Amino acid sequence: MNATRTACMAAVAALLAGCGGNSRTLHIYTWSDYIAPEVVAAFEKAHGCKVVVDTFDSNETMYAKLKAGGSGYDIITPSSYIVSTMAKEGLVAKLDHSKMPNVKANFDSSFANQIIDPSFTYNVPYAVTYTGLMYAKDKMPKGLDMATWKVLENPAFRGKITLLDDIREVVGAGLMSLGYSLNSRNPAEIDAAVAEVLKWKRNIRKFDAESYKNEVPSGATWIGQGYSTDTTQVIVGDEEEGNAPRSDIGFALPKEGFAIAFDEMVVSASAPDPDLAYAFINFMYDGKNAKDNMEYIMGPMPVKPGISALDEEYRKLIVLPPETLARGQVLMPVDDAMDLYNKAWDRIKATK
Ligand code: N2P
Repeated sequence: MNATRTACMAAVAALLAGCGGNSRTLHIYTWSDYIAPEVVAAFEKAHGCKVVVDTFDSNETMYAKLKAGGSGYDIITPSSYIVSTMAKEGLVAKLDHSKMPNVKANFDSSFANQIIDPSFTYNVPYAVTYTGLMYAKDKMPKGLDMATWKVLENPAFRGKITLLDDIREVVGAGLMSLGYSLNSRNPAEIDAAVAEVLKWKRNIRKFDAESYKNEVPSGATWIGQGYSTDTTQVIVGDEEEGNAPRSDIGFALPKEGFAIAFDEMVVSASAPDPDLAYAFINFMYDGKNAKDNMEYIMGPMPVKPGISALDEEYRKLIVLPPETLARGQVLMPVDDAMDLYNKAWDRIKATK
């Protein structure tokens, strides 16, 4: 075979592997405001393909949709606690690490203690969020300590609080408020957590995992149980979107404990384009792409060259100091005890 012909065939092969033409599309199913549009655009450009991002607002919503057969997704980003359940049920594929060498090369092992499955059999850690309280500083009584779940029962906040519409986060906050483990499987502790959340309930305007991000800044509510990433995005603002920085918004991580949720990249067992999914995971583990993505989502990705490339100003906002991190608890699977959580949730929702 002559050299021109070999080069030509190599080009065709590269085109096929790298999604040439406009026919390939990567379907991502993830949380809202959890991936930088510029990084998505860079991936589309690098691979000559299209990316479609759909969002979910809780692991349970995502899981129910997949169980009902609604997929067509390539990449999904569940929190790590639910990955083993998804794997058991055949919803996610065993990963082929030879197709994403950046992962093992660039994983930052300082995150190892926040990771549930370091074998990365079904999952590659994407980013981590810390759950706390987003609040409007000027609405808070002077001197009130915000770093406690107990503020949620303060009668001054009647109708002014939202909690996440999320079983593990809400029952978990009740558990931690009482000094129990976020991952308790003890029925008596879970009952006590329900009673704790019901003490808060008269102050609760609604359970919603996304609206606090607009409602606390607009003044419609004053406190929202919320994610570190979304809250930091609001505090820092976004010039391109015309959102000014909001120094009047605070974020507190309760001293009794807060949830650390690692979200993972998994490849759907029915992924239409698994090779493109691998290319995407590999792309997100590139230092520059991870840095750009972190500076948008405002949460850490365990990608070492990305973390080291963060501007100092961003690093302070994104990477928690070890003494704060030490108060956090990693959301873990509770296996069969999930049934207790589902029942607890029904009671919380049904009680006026
Ligand atoms: C929502 C981010 C949610 C991440 N924007 C939950 N771990």
